[in-house]
Amino acid sequence: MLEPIAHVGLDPGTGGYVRDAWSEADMELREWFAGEAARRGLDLREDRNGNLWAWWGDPSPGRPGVVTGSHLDSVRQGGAYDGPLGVVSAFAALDLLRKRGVSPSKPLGVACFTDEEGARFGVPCMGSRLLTGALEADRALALTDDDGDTLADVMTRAGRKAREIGRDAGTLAMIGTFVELHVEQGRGLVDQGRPVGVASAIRPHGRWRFDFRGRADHAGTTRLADRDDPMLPFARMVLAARENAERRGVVATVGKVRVSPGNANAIPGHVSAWLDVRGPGAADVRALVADLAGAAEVREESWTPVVDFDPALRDRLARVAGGDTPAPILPTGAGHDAGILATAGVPSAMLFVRNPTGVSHSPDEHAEQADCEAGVVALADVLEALSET
Ligand code: HGY
Ligand code: MN
Ligand code: MN
Ligand code: MN
Repeated sequence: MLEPIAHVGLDPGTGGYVRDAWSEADMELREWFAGEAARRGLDLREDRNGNLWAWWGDPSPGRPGVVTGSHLDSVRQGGAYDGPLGVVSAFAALDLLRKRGVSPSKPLGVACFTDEEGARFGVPCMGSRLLTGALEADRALALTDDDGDTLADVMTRAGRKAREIGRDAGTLAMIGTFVELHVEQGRGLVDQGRPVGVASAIRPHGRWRFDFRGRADHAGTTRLADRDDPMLPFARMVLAARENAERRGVVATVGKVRVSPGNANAIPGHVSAWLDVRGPGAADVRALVADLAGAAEVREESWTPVVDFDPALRDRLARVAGGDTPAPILPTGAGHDAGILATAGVPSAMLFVRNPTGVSHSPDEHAEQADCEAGVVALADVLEALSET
């Protein structure tokens, strides 16, 4: 299903994808999206935050549409399916509806949200957070990537009017209902032996930046007693995060560390580390961060409260997507644009497609062709049902 874009941002050495927001790979994927929209005669729009919308029918605040989609950016060395499966399936579902001769009574839209992973600027779901006002424009514009480029620099270089980003009530009013199809990031559907599932909830999660400061000095001539080595409190934080996470029933991850200046023969002066914490309860997530905070300067980079998807919409999707027996309904520990929209009050839902490995944010992420096709049929059925009056 993903062949047309399988080469974009692919690291042939690892099979992983590097598709940072506003990178060359991202720009190529945006062109692909525009081509797919044009091939279908859909009305292509890019909103002020760089999110892409391809419309079948003309939405308006008085006649909002049913929108489906996801994102095309990836984590670094990510898998092929996280994001793209939702966008490719969205176009394929519209094709299937047309093949069925369906003429929807509501506009149908395909969406592609900008920078869902936050791999480059650190804040996940950037496009949907800006769209809904969950992220202030000024804060976003000042975010910097590892090269010190700000979002403003990068968007300007990409030919966008960076200063116009921000809450977009007009675009938001076009979305009557949003459905995101996504590869499952876990083994729930494998364990239940089903190809397609429906999301019940997104667990609360956040990202925090820890800065440990010490004193740079020579690796060979500085006595241990004289050292102020930021690596030590950093290492203690990682171990404490793991121990406290077990105790508090949450998951904690440090997947990104920046050691500066980064000499093998010098004690570092500064260690920055990003902590990702998620769990069933927001209080436990925040308590874990508090457990660790003493050791460093701590800054909250992003926070997503628990998202409980609308039960009526969720159950309707389970019936429609499940065929003879309702599709399984299951929570996820992964964040999604659907969660940001739901939090902003947009009726939203998610469909999951089975991932036989259960692995995600890694080249080992996978979905079988037959299950991807089952996902498209389920999505088409859902769109058809939701687009009836
Ligand atoms: O981080 C997440 O949970 C999502 O995949 N962006
Ligand atoms: Mn992801
Ligand atoms: Mn995703
Ligand atoms: Mn998502």
